Amino acid sequence: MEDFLRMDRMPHIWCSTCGLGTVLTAFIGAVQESAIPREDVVVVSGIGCTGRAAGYLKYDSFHTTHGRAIPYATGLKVANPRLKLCLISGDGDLVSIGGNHLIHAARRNMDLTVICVNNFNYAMTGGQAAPTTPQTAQATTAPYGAFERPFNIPFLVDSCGATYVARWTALHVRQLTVAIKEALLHRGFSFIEVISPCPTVYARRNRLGSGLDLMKFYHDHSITKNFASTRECDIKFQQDIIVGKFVQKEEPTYLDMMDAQMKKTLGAKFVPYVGPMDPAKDK
Ligand SMILES: Cc1ncc(C[n+]2csc(CCOP(=O)(O)OP(=O)(O)O)c2C)c(N)n1
Ligand code: SF4
Repeated sequence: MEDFLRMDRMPHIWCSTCGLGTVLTAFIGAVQESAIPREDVVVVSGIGCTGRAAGYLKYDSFHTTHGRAIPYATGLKVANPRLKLCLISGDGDLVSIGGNHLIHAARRNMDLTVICVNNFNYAMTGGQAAPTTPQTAQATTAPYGAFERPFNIPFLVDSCGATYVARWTALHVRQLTVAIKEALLHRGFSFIEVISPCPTVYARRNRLGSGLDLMKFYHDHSITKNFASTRECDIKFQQDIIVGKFVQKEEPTYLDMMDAQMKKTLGAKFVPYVGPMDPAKDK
């Protein structure tokens, strides 16, 4: 594990029993299992507690500005299609300030793997309500309970065109590792939501107990339903959570569509891009 972490950055800032360590472990395991060469892997994060992930991983990695992980990664991908772009970022970062980039990357079937760590709040800045905060849960900006309808993120990205969509919790380490591996090997926009304990700001304010209590809750209240309709995957405060692989389909990626259109317009003059990890095209 130490080979894949920047040990000079330790100790990390994450709280004890935060789910982020588990996500990082699953990510490293999945990259190794995928056999994607290390030099082809790039990790991009936005900001927040989750945003620190990029800085702790010993891959080519970028800690970008709030909400801009997706456009940054898109730029890298278009500039060098061989790269496997992996994003590890918070729900606030990806779905709130970065929401517009998220929906367009899904619409374009941009070849990115996005791991959205959902802890139901803006943790790093002190526990403000996020677009994922369940109704009635408390947050520093919702002391009487959140009342806005939260995003069902798998449904959001699915309806925009994402071609791989899964949700697991930080308790489902094996399933999460398999999902990340599948997502890394998937051509197109792959998205995994990880429901992750934030004992320090979210659980404490909502009197949900320790990090261990949250993991027990996930154990008792996760319902695995592969290929469930994402429309049915809303999350309600302290109720059952539907997890599983919801979407997996083949569609032309952004670069495939660009290649096809350019070839049609420019004919023999056009030199197509080479897709990543695609031996047929790599020759
Ligand atoms: C443009 C801008 N606005 C606000 C902030 C302050 N800020 C830092 S982290 C953060 C929230 C991050 O929340 P989330 O993405 O859910 O990550 P978490 O900390 O929960 O892992 C905010 C709003 C900022 N850095 N930049
Ligand atoms: S504040 Fe919450 S999300 Fe941030 S490191 Fe601590 S437990 Fe994790």
